Parts: sequence; structure tokens; C-alpha cells
Amino acid sequence: MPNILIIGACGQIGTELTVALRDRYGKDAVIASDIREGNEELMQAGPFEILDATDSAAIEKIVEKHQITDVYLMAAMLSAVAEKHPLKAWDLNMNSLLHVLNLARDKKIEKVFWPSSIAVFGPTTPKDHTPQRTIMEPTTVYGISKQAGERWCEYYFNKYGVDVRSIRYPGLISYKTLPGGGTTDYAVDIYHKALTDGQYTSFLDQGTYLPMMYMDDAIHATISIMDADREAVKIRSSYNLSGMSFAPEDMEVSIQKHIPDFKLDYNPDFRQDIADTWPNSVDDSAAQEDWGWSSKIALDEMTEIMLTNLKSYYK
Ligand code: AKB
Repeated sequence: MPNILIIGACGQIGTELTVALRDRYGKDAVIASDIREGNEELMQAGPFEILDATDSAAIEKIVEKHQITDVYLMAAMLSAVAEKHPLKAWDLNMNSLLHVLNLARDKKIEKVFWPSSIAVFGPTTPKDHTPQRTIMEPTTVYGISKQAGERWCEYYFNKYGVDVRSIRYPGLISYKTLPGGGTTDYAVDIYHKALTDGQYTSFLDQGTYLPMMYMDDAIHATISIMDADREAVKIRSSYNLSGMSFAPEDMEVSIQKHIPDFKLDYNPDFRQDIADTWPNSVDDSAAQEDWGWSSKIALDEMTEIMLTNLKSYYK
């Protein structure tokens, strides 16, 4: 049985991952941590520690205190916010990873999960069904940090045998937690505004296709790759992961099946320039072959789940 530390547990993925891992391993086996107190429910449902992901001594102390075996490092500055604070983003995204990899190198922990992103790709990458291995020239600071992180993960595996596992998440959509400063956030905002205002102004333009995924699929993938046999995880940089691919107008049509008067218009901002450098869709056959990944939830089903659950929230 693992003893798990989740760093960045109050964020969009961390919140749902904490709940899923506590359901699986019991609440006392999963220590949630974040730089500040956040989600009340999550903090009360099991052990919680205040932890700055850039503080290596503090991470080590908590690892020792709770005899942690597995670390899920979910703290990161996402693409849109990172463009406003490039050096701070580099510091958080890179140094937190190196701290955790060093603990694994020194055998203080056994296994590491670290999220990468479709942001590792750039304008020179093939856009459709982007292969696992291809040209990667990211132009955002977030993408550069994720690409460098992938190289570090593979390096620590090859050089020190560190059991690090990683996924290139697409844009993630959930009704339970809001995303924090990404380029794909419109795909969450749109459902909230559809219910509260009956209309939404998208900061990404018509025709902007991006790889996306419903959160349940992302959590399932995360737990699956961590459950897989060590030998099955053949790629130690990060795996492409595909859920669905859509543009804002596809969401409009999907939402109109429930809210016929819903209106969408467009006012693209700086996030359009970021989205334009990312793939339309990715090829995840390596994840399928190596550890049995397959996604389950498509756009219309996701729309139904999102609107049904958010409706009760806005009542
Ligand atoms: C972002 O938009 O920055 C993130 C991501 C795709 O990694 N959601």
C-alpha cells in the first residue's frame, strides 16, 4: 500500500485526484498539501499540510513525517498566467520537479507522478493526430518548462532508475473545480456562463480546435499509469493522452441541445496566440498499447454532465 503525498492538492486536478486516491487507498494514506489553505471539504476529509512546492527542505520534512512512498506533483503555473510571470513560472514548474526527482534519486520516495501538457508542442509540430515523438519547439514559458521537465524525468529514469511517470494532459474540464489560468479554460467558463447569462464571449476564436478531456478520464488515466507495472511504462518523458478535440462552435452546438437560446460570440485575446501553437488533436496509441489507456467521455456526454451538475450549483 502506498503512502501518498499530493503537492498542489487544491488545484483543478489535485482536488479530484485527492478524492479519487482517498477513495482507493483510504483517507489516512493520502496527504493533501498546498501552498495555502483551499478547498474546505478536501482539507477536512483527511490529512492536509501547508507546503510550498519550491521549498525542498519542507517537502523532505513532510515526506519523512508521513513516510511517503509516492508523490503526485500537481503544483504548476499554467500557460496564460505563466506568460505574465515567466521567471516565477520557470522557478515553480522546474524547481518543484527537481526537488521531487532528487528525493526519488536518493531513495526517500519510490514513485513520482508529474503532469506534462500538450503545451510541449509548438508551431512547427504537426497539428493533427500529433505523434508521440515529433518536432517540439514550444514558444510559451509553460511549454518550455514542461518540455524541459520531460527531459529531466527521462534523464533521472535513465541515470538513476527513478520511477517517474507522466502524461501530457490536454485541456481539462470539470464542474467540481475551476481551472487556474490556462489557455483551455474557456471550455469550462462557457458552461458556467451558459447557465448564468445565457451567452458567452470566447477568448479563443471560432475554428480553434484543441485536444480536451473530461476530468474523470484524466483522473482515470493518472491512476492507471501509476498502477501499471514498471516495465509497462516504456516512455519516461511523458505520454500523449487523447480524449476529444473540439472548437468553441462545437461547444455552442452541444450546449444548445440543452439551452436552445444560448449564444456564443468571440473576442480573442493573447491566449489565441498560445492556442494557435498547440495541436488540434494528439495520437495516444503509445498510452493505449503500453498501459491500456482508452478515453470514455465525448463532448455531448460531457455537456450533459457539466450542465446537470452546475445547474444544481446555481439554483
Ligand atoms: C493550459 O491551458 O495551460 C492547460 C494545459 C493545456 O496544460 N490547461
